[in-house]
Amino acid sequence: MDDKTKELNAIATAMVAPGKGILAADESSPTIGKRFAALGIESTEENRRSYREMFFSAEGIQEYVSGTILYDETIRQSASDGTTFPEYLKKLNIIPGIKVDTGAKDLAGHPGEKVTEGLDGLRERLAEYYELGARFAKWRAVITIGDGIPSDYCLEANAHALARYGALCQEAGIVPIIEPEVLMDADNTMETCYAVTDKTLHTVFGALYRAGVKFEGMVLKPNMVVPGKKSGQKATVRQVAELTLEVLKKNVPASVAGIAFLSGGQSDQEASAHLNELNKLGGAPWPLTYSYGRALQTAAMETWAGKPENRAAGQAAALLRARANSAATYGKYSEQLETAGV
Ligand code: 5MM
Repeated sequence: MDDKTKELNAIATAMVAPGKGILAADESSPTIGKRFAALGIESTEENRRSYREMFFSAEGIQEYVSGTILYDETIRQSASDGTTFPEYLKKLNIIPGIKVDTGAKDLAGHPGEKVTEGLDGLRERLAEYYELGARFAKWRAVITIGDGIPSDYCLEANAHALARYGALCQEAGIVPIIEPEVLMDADNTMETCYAVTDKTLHTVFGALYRAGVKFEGMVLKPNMVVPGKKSGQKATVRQVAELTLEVLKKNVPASVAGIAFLSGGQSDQEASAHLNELNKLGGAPWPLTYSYGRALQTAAMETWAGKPENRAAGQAAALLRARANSAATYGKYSEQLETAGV
């Protein structure tokens, strides 16, 4: 490894340190607006700021969270004591990260498929985010399963964008989280999810290799292999873990610094149980941890509900999920942890 790759590898290794995972708090304003609206919370800039502060200031959260993915608005905001959020997190030994894609847009000529945008001006944006304190970044590609899709073209377009993003991040001294998400919303079986995840990862790693992305200086954020939500198919925790590990072993070089899963719409408990089983299986050449958005935040957001008087209860809900998923990185999660006090 050259010196630059060693530096990237040190950050990436810290992101997937034992017992720790990544908090995906990078909802864009439209997405957090939707989440707030469902709970009757007004999506003002101050509400978004104080929600994030509630989460970041939960006492002891740094024992379970290695890094937090921020959104452009959040990286420029401050905690109540005036410390900017990146500084606030750094003091807690939590690495600040930043979402740099500008969203998944319709792929021209390919109905039902998306391509993620955000490459124009990315070199300059990364330089600014580095100055603001970001040491890792995230880019999410969205792959939809449906009638005749995903097309090869969609996979290639998204892999190409992920690879260009990854190379630009590493040039800037920022660790890229490479997130190719195969959605779990459709009526497909888990065998189809496996096949599409297989092809997606194969295409992505080919593009990363050709772009010269250093695997030691990146973190992969994949979906797990699960049945589509509308399929009616039931899978055991063991089946999900086995197929997920199998498809990763088939496609992900052992030199990748770590794997941090997305939750993708799984329930809080499913996301913890699946990660736990993956770690219990053993034999993975990479650390396996979490980079959950919904599966870490839903309970806390519901409990907080935009009311200052619910702050402590919201923090307790946040800590419960963080602690459960931390235990899952050791294969030590159990249902008792769901009811134990924090
Ligand atoms: C937190 O949500 C992230 C950003 O979403 P938008 O770009 O739609 O605003 C999202 O990329 C998230 O980081 C991943 O999907 C993982 O979150 P889940 O909820 O799947 O664990």
